[in-house]
Parts: sequence; structure tokens; C-alpha cells
Amino acid sequence: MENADIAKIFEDIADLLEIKNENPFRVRSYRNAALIISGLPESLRSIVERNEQELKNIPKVGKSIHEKIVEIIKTGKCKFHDELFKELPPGLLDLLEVSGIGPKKVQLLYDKLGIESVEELEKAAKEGRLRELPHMGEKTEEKILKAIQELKSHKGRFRISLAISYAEPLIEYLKKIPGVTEVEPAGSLRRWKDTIGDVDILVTCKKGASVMDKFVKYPEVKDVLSKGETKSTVILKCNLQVDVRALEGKSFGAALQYFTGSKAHNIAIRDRAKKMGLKVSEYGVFDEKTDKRLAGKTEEDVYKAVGLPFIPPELRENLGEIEAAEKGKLPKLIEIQDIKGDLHMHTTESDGGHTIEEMAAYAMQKGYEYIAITEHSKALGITHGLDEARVLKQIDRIDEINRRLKNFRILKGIEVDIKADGSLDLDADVLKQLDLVVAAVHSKFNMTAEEMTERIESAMSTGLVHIIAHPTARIIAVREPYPVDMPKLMQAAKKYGIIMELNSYPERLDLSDTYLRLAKDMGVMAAISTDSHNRQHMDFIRFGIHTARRGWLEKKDVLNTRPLKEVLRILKKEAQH
Ligand code: DGT
Ligand code: CA
Ligand code: CA
Repeated sequence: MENADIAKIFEDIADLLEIKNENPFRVRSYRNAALIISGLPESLRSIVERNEQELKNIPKVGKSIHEKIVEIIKTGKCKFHDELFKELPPGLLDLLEVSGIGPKKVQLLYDKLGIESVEELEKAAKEGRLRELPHMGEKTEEKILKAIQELKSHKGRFRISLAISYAEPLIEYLKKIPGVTEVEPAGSLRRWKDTIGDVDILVTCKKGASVMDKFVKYPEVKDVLSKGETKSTVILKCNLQVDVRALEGKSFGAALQYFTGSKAHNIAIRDRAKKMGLKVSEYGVFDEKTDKRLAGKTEEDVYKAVGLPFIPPELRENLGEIEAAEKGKLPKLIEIQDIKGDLHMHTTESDGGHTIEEMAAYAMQKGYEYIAITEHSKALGITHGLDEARVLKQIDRIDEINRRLKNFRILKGIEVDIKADGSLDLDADVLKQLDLVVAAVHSKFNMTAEEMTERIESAMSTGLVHIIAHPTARIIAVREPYPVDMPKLMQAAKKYGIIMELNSYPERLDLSDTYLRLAKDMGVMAAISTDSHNRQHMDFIRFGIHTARRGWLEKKDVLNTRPLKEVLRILKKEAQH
């Protein structure tokens, strides 16, 4: 049982309780536990094996959840979960994955129409039976059918953070096999796509066969789909597929280049090579006439042989990177060391797990110069969001803490809710007293693109907002982005000097790579933030950085690569519109 599996059990419990219409705070406590557990740096199993009592150090995870964690680790099961599950048809949870369907609707669909699965929902929508239900019409049926289509296209893909959490221990296991020299992930994982179809791993070793024997015996393997000397494919217990290829060191670079993809990038590289009288394969670069091997040991050699500089994996999508490389115009992509601070996080004052001081201490340990504390505002009651009076109190508290800190600054911020009419959830004169106003949409996602664009634009135009957080509100593989006219929004951002957030929470990665590139092209600055709800979440920054790299972002395109002084200058200037 890895942390991700345990988190999934608590997420299921939260969903089931919600379908049963249980106390929302109870639901929330399971959801919080799931979030926190999936962000823990250490496996719960090793914590429990060392000393159960240490579970108490995990913030916001109460006694009853502690007991369930221990139960799950010791027995592989959770009785409470199993009982809830037995009370309701198992397909009901899948219904929640359909965008726009919440627990209340699931209840309704089940009670009134006996719908228990996505297939049954699809059938009912096609037959026009949903319009019999209150608040549902032909339009809802269309929307649901579209959402089911979207769900099917995600099906079987894993969020990158989840895929990594399963791939990393496997990579460690492979590295320990005698005779293995190198183990490298390839495919979409190395390109840091936001979702992963299957994990591809390359292994160099002395003798292929013994590696494969050990690989298929990895304890997490559920099924072996194929096993050969150079290639094997398995399905892990978590249903993730893994391809392992074993090869000799001398063709490692060529194989890494080939299996990193993307397919579109590889095809374009091969076409280019052909025009040069060359042939590129997973074994190397060859002269087409003489069959002489010209490169293969390293990826740099492979690109050099086709007349190009090294192209970072995140760019390999055939979206202009080969042309840019040819002209010597590849971007100098942002790196994790460029980040000087984090501008979106929550503390125990709203729905976070650590105090302001604890968050600051962790950030200092990471070598940051600054953070911004940005609690939710009062409209988000369930998160214990701040009203005006509490904001003013927090300003004083942070001032007081800052006086004690050296070479580090806590910015006074807020994540203020953008209400349906585009107004902000807190008074202007309070917002003006803050260093940083981050604004975000958290409700009423079902507007048209025009309405949503207008709503956000109107928040941008108040002159009070610095950053728009998670600008599409997508939850990867769960909730589609709300409809919004992004080019128009970027234009408005440019006009009002607004910075757009790249939220590094692995479930969000919002803005996405494509939208980041649009922002860059339109001259809009980004802020890469983590939206941390406990201090370890600050490490999510790596997901943001790699997504930013997929969006071609450079150090200069990102606000929080700047030193504190410059950030303050930019925030003031931008706010004066
Ligand atoms: P995924 O698994 O759907 O997230 O995406 P990838 O990119 O990991 O795709 P996958 O696992 O099918 O293949 C891994 C890499 O192997 C891919 O990025 C490029 C290479 N590859 C696979 N099939 C082909 C092919 O038919 N032609 C070429 N040129 N490359 C291929
Ligand atoms: Ca793959
Ligand atoms: Ca594959």
C-alpha cells in the first residue's frame, strides 16, 4: 500500500459520504486527509513500521483517520470504507468522474432513474430520459454526453504525480538489480506531460534476460503482458502499465531519444535526417549509403549528427522546437533553482495544515527569499475563509513575525474569491492594505465562455488584483476547464498588468502548457506557485517548473524568479492601473 492508494481510499470515503448526504465537515476531513497524504514525502508504511505515534505529527489528520491508516497498512483493508461501499452500487463513484455530476445529482439519478453506472447514464441521456428530472433538460443531456466523451478520452491515463509515485520505487528496485548500470524513464514521463498513458523505462545492463526476470517479479506487478529479453510489459496492481526495455550502453542515447518521443517529434527528426542522407533509429544514427554508425552513445550526439543542438525533453512535441533549434533560437528554459519564492499558500488560519511560522521556516530551508500567505476569503465558508476583520488581524500578525525575520519576507496576501458578478469578495480598502492580491473563481463554473471571460476581466479591471490563480479551474482527469476565451483574457491581463498563475498542484497544473505559451507570446507574465496547504506541498514546485518548461517559459517570464525588491516594485506598479 503506497500513500497514493491510501489517499484514494479516503477520497472514496469522502465521495460515498457525500452521496449519502452526510455532514459536510466530516466529508471535508476525509478529503483533507487524502490531499495531505498524497503530498507526504515519506511513505506512511515506513512511518507506521518505525513508530505509529509519529502519525500524530501529520497535520489535520485526526485520531479516527490515524486508526484507519494503521488498519489499512496492517490489514490492507479499511472496514469503514468496505461497509460504505457495500451500501451503495459500486458504479456510483464512477458517475462522479463525469464532469458536472456531483454527489447530489448522483443521488437523484440513482433514486429516480435507477442509474448506477456511466454506461447507464450515457444510455439515459441518449434516450432523452434525463429531462424528466428537476433542473435537467435537453441541454443538460448534451452536456453530460460531451462530458462522458471527455471522460472516456482520459480513461486509463494517470496524473503525472501519481505515475511518478509508482514509477520512482520501481526505478529504485531496477537500479538494485546486479549488472544494471543505468535506469532512465523515457516517454511522456520524461517529457513531463500532465497525464501519462504508460510508463516507459530504459535499462542498460550486461545481460538483458536476468533484468527481465527480476522486473516481472517486482512485488507490485499484477499481470505480465509480455516478457522478452529486450522488452517486457507489465500491469502494476494500481493498473498502471509499465514498459521496460533493456539495451547496451553504446546505443543508450539513441534509445533514450527514440523512446522519449513524442512520436510527432521523432517523425520530424527522421524526415530531417533523411534529407541529410541519414537514418535515425533506436540503435543510432547511420549513414544511409554506407550504413556507418555516426552516433548513439548520448542524446547530444544524436541531435548533433542531425545538425541540431540538444532539445530539452519537455519541448519535444513537434510544436516548433526543431525549427527553433535549427535557428539557434531555443528558449533558455526556466530551472527549479531560478525560483526565489512562492506566492500562493494557505495556513491553519483557513484550510492549511501548518502555521505561518512553519510555512516560512520551510521556505527558508528551501533557500527562498520570500513567500506570500494567501488565505481564502469569506465566500469559501467551508475553508474557514477570512472576512475583513480577520484579514486586518493577519496583517498585524505577519508584520509582527516579519520583524523577527532576517533576510526573508512574508508578503501579506489573500486568495480573494471572484464572485459570479465579477466583484471581489472583500472590501477594496482592506485589499489595498495587502502586498499581494491573488484572485480566483471557485464557484458557478457553468457560465458561458462570454460570461466567464467578462467575470474575470471585470475582476482584473478593479485595479486591486495582481494575480489570477488557477485561471481555468481544471482538475486533471476530473473536471474540465470552465469555458473561457483565453486569448481575450490574456489581452485583458496585458492591458491591466495582471500576472497569470501556473498553479503547481499536480491535480491542477493550471495554466496548462499550451496556455502558458500563449501567455508568453502575448507578453503576459506568469507566477509559478504551489497553492500549498501544508509545508511539504511547496515541493510541488517541480511539477510547475516542468509544466512551465513545456510552455517554453524562461526565467524572465516568471515573476517569482525575481528578487524580493523587484517583485515588490512590479506588484506596486501593476496595481496602479
Ligand atoms: P503516453 O504513454 O500515451 O503518455 O505517451 P508516450 O509518448 O509515452 O507514448 P508511448 O508510450 O506510446 O511511446 C513511448 C515513446 O516511444 C514515444 O513517445 C515515441 C516512441 N514511439 C512509440 N511508438 C512509436 C512509433 O510508432 N514511431 C516512432 N517514431 N516513435 C514511437
Ligand atoms: Ca508512455
Ligand atoms: Ca509505452
